Amino acid sequence: MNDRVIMLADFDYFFAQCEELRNPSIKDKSVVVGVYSGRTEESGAVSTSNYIARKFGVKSGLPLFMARRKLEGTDAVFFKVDHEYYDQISERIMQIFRTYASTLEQVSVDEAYLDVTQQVEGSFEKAVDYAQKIKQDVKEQVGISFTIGVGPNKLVAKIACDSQKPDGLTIVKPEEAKAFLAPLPVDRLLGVGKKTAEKMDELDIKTIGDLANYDCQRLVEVFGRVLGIYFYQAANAIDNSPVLEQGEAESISRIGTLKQDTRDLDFILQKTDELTLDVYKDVLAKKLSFKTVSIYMVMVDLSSKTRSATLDQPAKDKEIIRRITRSLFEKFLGESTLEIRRVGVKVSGFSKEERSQRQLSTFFQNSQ
Ligand code: DCP
Ligand code: CA
Ligand code: CA
Repeated sequence: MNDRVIMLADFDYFFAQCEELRNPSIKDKSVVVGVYSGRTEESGAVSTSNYIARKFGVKSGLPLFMARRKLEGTDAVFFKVDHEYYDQISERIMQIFRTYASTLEQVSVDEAYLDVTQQVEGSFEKAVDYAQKIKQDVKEQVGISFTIGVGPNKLVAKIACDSQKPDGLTIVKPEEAKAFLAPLPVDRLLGVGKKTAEKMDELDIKTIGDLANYDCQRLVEVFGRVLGIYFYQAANAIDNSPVLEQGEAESISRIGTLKQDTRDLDFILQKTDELTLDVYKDVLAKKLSFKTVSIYMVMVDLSSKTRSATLDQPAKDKEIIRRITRSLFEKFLGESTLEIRRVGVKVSGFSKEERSQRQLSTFFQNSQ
C-alpha cells in the first residue's frame, strides 16, 4: 500500500464547458446551464456556470431568475441541462483515462481517481509530466479541460485538486502531505459537515493541523471509535482506501437511428456494425469477456423488442458480436412484419476477476 501515486481528475465547469464545446462562439460570454423546473419559464436553478458567469456571482444552486438579474445587460447565454450529451463526453474522457491508469474509479460524471503508481514508477516527479500528458491528450481528442490533484492517497489527491481550479495541476508529495493539509479548515475533510465542524470548534479545533495534533483518544470519546479514528488519520494525511474500479456497467451497449425505416438486413447490419465497433472498443478497454449478445429494435409503431443469444464460453471477439447480431436479426425479420426505425447492440454477462457489487445500469444506457 505504500508509495502510491494517486490522481483525482475533476472536469472544469463541466456542463457549461460541454456547451462551449459545441458552441465555440460563446466562449467569451457568461454561460449558464440551468435545471428548469417547468412551472414557469423562469423557475429553476443554476446547475453550473462558466468562470466568466461566476465573476458575476452566478454559481450552482442559484435560482435562475437571480442569475438573469445578476447578468442583466451583459452578454450571457442560458442552456437547459442535457445529461445525455454530458454523459457521452464524460464517457469518452473516462475511456482515455483508462489507458493511463492501472485502475480507474469514477466517482461522478466529472470526477475520477486514477491509480498511476506503476505508470510513473512511484515517482512524483514523473507524475508531473504524466499528468500534463493526460491533460494534453484529452484536450486534443475531446477538447475539454480539467484539473488534476496528485497525492499519495485519495484523500490528499482530492484536496489537492480542489486547491487550484480551473485547468490546475497540484502535486502533493507524501512528505509534504501533512503540511499541505494543516492550514486548511477542518470542513475540507470528507465527513466533516457543519455540525461536526461546530463540535470541533468547541474543542478549539479549527484547522486540519489542529485536528492532527489533537489527542486521538479524546476524539474517539467525542465522535465514537470509527469516526474518531477516521478524523485523526485523515488529518494526518493517512488514507489507505484503494482506488476501486466500480460502477462498471452490467452491460455495454450502443443504439442508433437508421437513416430510413427498413426491413433490409444488409442495411440494418451496416448500422449495427458501426455500433458493434463502439461496443467492442469499450469491451476491450475494460478488459472484459462477455457471454451474452443482444439486439434491440424500435419498430415504426415505436414498440421495442429485444433478442439475445448466450454463448457456452465467455468471448471477447468483435467477430462473434457481429455474427450473433446477424443471426439474431435474420431470425427476427422472419418473425416480424414491421419496419425497424432504431437498432441497438448489447453485450452482457461479463466475466472478470472480482466482479462483486456492480451498479445496475439501465438497458442501453449509452443511447445516442
Ligand atoms: N452540478 C449540479 N448542481 C450542483 C453542483 C453540480 O447540477 N449543485 C453539476 C453541474 C456541474 C457538474 O455537476 O458541471 C460537476 O460539478 P462540480 O461541482 O465539479 O462543478 P463544475 O464542474 O461545474 O465546476 P468546477 O470547475 O468548480 O469543478
Ligand atoms: Ca468539476
Ligand atoms: Ca466534480
